[in-house]
Amino acid sequence: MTVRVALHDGWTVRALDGDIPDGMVGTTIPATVPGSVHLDLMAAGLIPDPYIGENERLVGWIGRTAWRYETTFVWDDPGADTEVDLVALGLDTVATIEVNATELARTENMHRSYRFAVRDLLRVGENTLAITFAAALTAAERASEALGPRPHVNAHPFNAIRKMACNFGWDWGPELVTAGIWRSLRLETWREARIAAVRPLVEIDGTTGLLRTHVDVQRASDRPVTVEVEIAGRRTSATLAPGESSTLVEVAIAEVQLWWPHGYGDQPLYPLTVRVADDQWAGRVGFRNVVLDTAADEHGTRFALHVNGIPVFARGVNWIPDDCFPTRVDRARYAERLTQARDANVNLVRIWGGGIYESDDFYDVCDELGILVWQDFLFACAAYAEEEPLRGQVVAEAREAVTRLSPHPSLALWNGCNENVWGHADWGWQQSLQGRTWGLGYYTDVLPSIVAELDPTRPYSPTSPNSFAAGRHPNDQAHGSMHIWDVWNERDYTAYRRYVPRFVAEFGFQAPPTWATLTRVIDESSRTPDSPAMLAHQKADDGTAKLTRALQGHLPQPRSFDDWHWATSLNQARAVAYGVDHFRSWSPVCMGAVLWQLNDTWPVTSWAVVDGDGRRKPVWYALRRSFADRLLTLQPRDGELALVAVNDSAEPWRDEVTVSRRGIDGTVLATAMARVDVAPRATAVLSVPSRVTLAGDPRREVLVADAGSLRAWWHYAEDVDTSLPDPDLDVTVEQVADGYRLTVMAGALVRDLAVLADRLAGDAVVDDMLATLLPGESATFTIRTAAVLTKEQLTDPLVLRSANQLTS
Ligand code: BMA
Repeated sequence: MTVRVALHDGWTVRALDGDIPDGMVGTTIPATVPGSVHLDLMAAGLIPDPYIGENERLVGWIGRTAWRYETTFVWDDPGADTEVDLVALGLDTVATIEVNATELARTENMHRSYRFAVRDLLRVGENTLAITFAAALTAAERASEALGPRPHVNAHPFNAIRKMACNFGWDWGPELVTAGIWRSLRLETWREARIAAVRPLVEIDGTTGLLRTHVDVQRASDRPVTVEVEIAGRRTSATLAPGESSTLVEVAIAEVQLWWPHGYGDQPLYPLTVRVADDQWAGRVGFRNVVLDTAADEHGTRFALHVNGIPVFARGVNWIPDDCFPTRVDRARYAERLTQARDANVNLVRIWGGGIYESDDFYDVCDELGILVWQDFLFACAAYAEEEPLRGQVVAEAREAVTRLSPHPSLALWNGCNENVWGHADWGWQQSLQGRTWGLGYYTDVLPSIVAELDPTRPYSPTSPNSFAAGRHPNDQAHGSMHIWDVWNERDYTAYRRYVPRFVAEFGFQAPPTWATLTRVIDESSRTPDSPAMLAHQKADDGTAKLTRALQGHLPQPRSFDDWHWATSLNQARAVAYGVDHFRSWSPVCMGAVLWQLNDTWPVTSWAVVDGDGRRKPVWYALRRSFADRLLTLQPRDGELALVAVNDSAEPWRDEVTVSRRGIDGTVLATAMARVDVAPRATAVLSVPSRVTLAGDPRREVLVADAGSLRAWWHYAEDVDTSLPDPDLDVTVEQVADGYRLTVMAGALVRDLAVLADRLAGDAVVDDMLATLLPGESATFTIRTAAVLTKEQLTDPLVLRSANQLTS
């Protein structure tokens, strides 16, 4: 039997040398494995929580300090015919491993695992194990000097070391340079043979699923070895002759059930077991086929994922690590976050290259939820040396990641890097590089060769954005994928309409975290937009000024911090809806809108739709509506207003639609009727007569299109240019099983009505938000909370919010 024994107990950690504060010298504390030195220091009460207030700057010394982890374990020799390996699934990062005071190995890559034969170093009875981590920030600087400095965003040369890049600080992330044994560590004892790698690759042939399971075996003897693969109640085997270390076992499954992204079909998963000697590997596979269509067409160059032959419009979000300390992210947290994505009608998550290859739990949950995964290789916003020792590390980690993730049907695309080809073209790198390598060989040669060799069933794209032709600007909207960042950095969100991209892989707009999250980390005296504590939680270049500027032309400048918080949150929601509605209205010319970003690593003002404490910001509700299967939207087309019906569902959409121009008092001024008749996965553009669309008094009129339960609005004037009426709300509050139900009737036009229940109770979650109502219409909000709340609290003007409050 292969026996795996975790070595997670009895660890201590201490600072060895570096910039250590006085009280810390010589202090040894208990260490959690898997874990991180920051978490151990917090648990020991030696550092404050760096997520609170300005504490981040108090712990900067940790990245400039070397850390020594030590433990002991008892070992019994199970017999001289056994092999004994020390297996480290994740060491962060520059580590020296000693067993019984003898150096075993040095490692320098957080993104891969390591395995060492240790039998010769072990003794029966007690053994010592020590892992010393060099100061990572100092190590990165030294590596950068040794490789030759290369351009990168942000303060530190994260590009010289194979460690989670955003650890060194990002435009949404604190600088918390971690160290520690961040994934499982164990002793493995085996005889004769063990499974070294399993790559189950699927193909579909008509109604038959072909499973080709590639198995690599490590052998300790020449005795023939049988490799057995079991799926769907069938066992198939192959025998390895002496000297052979890999084989391929093929199984065909007739009438196979296909795996689909949600909204397209089910997610059947087939348990798969591989047995070699007395070792066993267990996983699940799903049968589906994925293709990336990058053919030229009359608009330029496509970028469209096809699953089982069906083009899928990517309703996507970008994913960053869910915590600066990734060991805190367990399966339940992945499930919660990814369910929040799916509940917002997201069908694709892009794992961004400045983070990590997530644990198998992430991809398991995506397999189950039917969320496609676009996986970046871990290169972001920097030039990377292509020479040793970095090159060997890159190859090893990429081979391991492609192999480990190969079983997951959710994994749909490998992408070489984030923005590095764009950076080379536009960000002034060429001068500073002076001819040095910058990573292109990884993206165009090394990585695609690894994907082609180990997993040819997955499409590969070299970079994002990418225009698929040398000499063409990588961010050309007519070709391939693009990132839209002039909106937010320089331009108003209305500039989204300047673009008709083929696939937008990044675009986004900032807002603060929800009130409950913000007030957990920012004390009362610091609640102004530019207090030092608020600025410590705003990492974007000039972010606070951009947030304020973004209100211009839309909403009045806020009069209080509460209004600033609400106005900027609302503006984010409107900006994102504006962009998504526009991009989807251009489907199928545009085949994806991947919002920057789903989540946060900590509580911070950022582009996230779910904040650092896991609470959904108002933008989440806007995204859910804009990403719904069916979208009804009014859009400018050829100088007029048109009604666009996007039907991204499997059923035809047939409805009567009424378009009416109304006074803001509700009076109908002009009406037209039309029929919506849109095929499945299609978009229809309907013209609306100008007698209906042309407003007499833009400040006092709105255009409303109703089709069944869906409604599209067109506001001729921005709120800042009108005076929205006092909405004259009539509210009924009922107690329900686990909270309250508010029914709110509008006496006058009300825009973006919301119940900010988290202001009353941290656990409160409201089911809907941002309702715009005509006079006489009502909306219902259900709030789940364990707190006891009164009607007075629930109707407090800081809780029951609307845009009207900001303009009056
Ligand atoms: C893109 C991303 C990230 C960044 C984001 C917001 O460049 O790839 O690097 O956080 O924009 O600026």
